[in-house]
Amino acid sequence: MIYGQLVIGPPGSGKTTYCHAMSEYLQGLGRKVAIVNLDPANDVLPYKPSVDVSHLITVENVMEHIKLGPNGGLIYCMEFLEKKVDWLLDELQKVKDCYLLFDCPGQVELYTHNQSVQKIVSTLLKSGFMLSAVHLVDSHYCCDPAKFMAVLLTSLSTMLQLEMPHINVLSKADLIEKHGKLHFNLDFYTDVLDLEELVSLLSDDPFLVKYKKLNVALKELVESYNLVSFHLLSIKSKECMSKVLQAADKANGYVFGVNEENRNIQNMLSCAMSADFEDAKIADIREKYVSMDTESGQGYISQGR
Ligand SMILES: Nc1nc2c(ncn2[C@@H]2O[C@H](COP(=O)(O)OP(=O)(O)OP(=O)(O)O)[C@@H](O)[C@H]2O)c(=O)[nH]1
Ligand SMILES: [Mg+2]
Repeated sequence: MIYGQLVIGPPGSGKTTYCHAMSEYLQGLGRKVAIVNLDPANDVLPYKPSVDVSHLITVENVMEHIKLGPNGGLIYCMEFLEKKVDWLLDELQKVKDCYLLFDCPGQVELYTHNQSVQKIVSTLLKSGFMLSAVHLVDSHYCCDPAKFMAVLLTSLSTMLQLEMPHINVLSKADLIEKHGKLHFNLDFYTDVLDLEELVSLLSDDPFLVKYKKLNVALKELVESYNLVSFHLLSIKSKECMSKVLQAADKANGYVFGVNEENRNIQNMLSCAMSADFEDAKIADIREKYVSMDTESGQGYISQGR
């Protein structure tokens, strides 16, 4: 079995930084790890990839020779990689004894509309790769109710399209209040249990008030699937890195494997039962990076949802 994480998310959400930081974190734990660069637009990388799609194709070359723009060029590259997936499988043989981190491109349509990434993933899963998707989204979107609604919809459609074990992550949590105060407590954004108040906030916006019915329908759509929730991540926090790793290991099955020293019965049980208190998942970020009072004056106390 080859275990790993498919690191996806919109442009600039922190995928490359996460792959680098997570590989160092894993090496610190004694795990053998390799990074696979699947982004044909990545030219300067902070890490040394063990497998690199730019040896097969780059966006720059496609733009020059096929006269496509950057978005079209990237779609072309991923469709090309889909056709040449045997190249990828051969390359991955070189790192078959490692835990893999796939650094993916950021274009959102690759995960919500275009089928190439989904087909590549499906081939990897059928070939014995045990992968979880780690979907990063910039956490500052939490400050704007309309943007947070858009994040929920993108996360949901990505989960449905990729059809693989999936964890959603609000990245750069150390900057969560960079563009304004949060309207609700942190667990409102991480647990996504009741969006009624989000819809009320959207209706307060004079520009959005005419879309009230649409917003209610979107809220009901997200709630009816009951799939989306988030972990918080700042790469500066070891505690966050550990929580995200724990969730990804549980999703891809690594924690239930049998071969390695660090897979002991305690790890398995704590992961299987989510032994952490729910509140501990957000405590580090809340204490360090969120102001005492939310905009609605509800402060630290959970709203009892
Ligand atoms: N403060 C802070 N900055 C971060 C964190 N993670 C990433 N960044 C910054 O976010 C910016 C974008 O990060 P990248 O890793 O290049 O994002 P990406 O998703 O790979 O971007 P594309 O490949 O262009 O889609 C960089 O300036 C990073 O330093 C974090 O946890 N905290
Ligand atoms: Mg990147």
